[in-house]
Amino acid sequence: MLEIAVGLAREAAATARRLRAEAIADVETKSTATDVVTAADKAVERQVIEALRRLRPGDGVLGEEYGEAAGETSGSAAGEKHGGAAGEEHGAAAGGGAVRWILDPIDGTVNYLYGLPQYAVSLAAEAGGEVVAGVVINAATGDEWTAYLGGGAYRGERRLRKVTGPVELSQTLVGTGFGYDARRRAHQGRVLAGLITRVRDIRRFGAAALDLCAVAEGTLDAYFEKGLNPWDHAAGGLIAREAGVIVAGLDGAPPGLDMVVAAPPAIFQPLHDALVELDAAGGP
Ligand code: LIP
Repeated sequence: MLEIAVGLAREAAATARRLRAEAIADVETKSTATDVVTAADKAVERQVIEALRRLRPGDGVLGEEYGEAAGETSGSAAGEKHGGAAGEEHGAAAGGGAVRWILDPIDGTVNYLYGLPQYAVSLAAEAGGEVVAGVVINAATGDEWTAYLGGGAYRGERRLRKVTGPVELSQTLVGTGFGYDARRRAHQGRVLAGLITRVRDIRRFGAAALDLCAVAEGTLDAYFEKGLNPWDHAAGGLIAREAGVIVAGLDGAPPGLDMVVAAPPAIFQPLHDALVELDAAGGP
């Protein structure tokens, strides 16, 4: 699974780089006037979907721009080709459930638009409802993070050691982000005002997938954000977990739209409790 993901993500990153010059002239908006999508977001997503249709026609795909697409039903020629040993190697081995790919073609689209080198292709494979492989590639720099379930996390060829990080919240460098809706941003701003006096400092890099990889490698101590979709955190979340980071929601919830918090064990609970106290998962 990871091999397939890495191959497709590298091609996708190359396409995002190649298309940027013209793509930023072809921009539409989605949920709000600041929630932008470029022609490249769509082209990259179509490219990955078409490749997955060729390689794994039976698998489903959930992408940011085109949403959910189910796989071809079994019995189609391509599906059969992956039966027997090959199928085991590619599918059954990963827990035997149906496989779904979760794709953010360009995470950090506003950075892409402005030419800030902090945007990424994020691709994860989910089997039986569990993310089992993930890759995040910074399309501007080529930096690459990978993981598969139980296999550890890597930056390039370098295995990421289990992060420890600070033991005091006051010494913690925290990444976060804001939604595209002004009312939500107002709430997130209030949460930040309450948190900023309790941590070392805040960083807003603009791409959740890269923020999660930063926690995995220790260039951020922790990260949290409300309003993330599965494509923003599926691959980065696995990479962080495989590096020993706790990735969760609040009050025992899984990471999701209400909240994603990522922090090493020593700092997870103090950060979690501060976010609960500040109603970080609340608001619009
Ligand atoms: C972005 C996230 C980021 C968040 C932005 C946006 P997109 O995803 O990666 O963390 O703060 O509001 O949701 O829209 O660039 O794919």
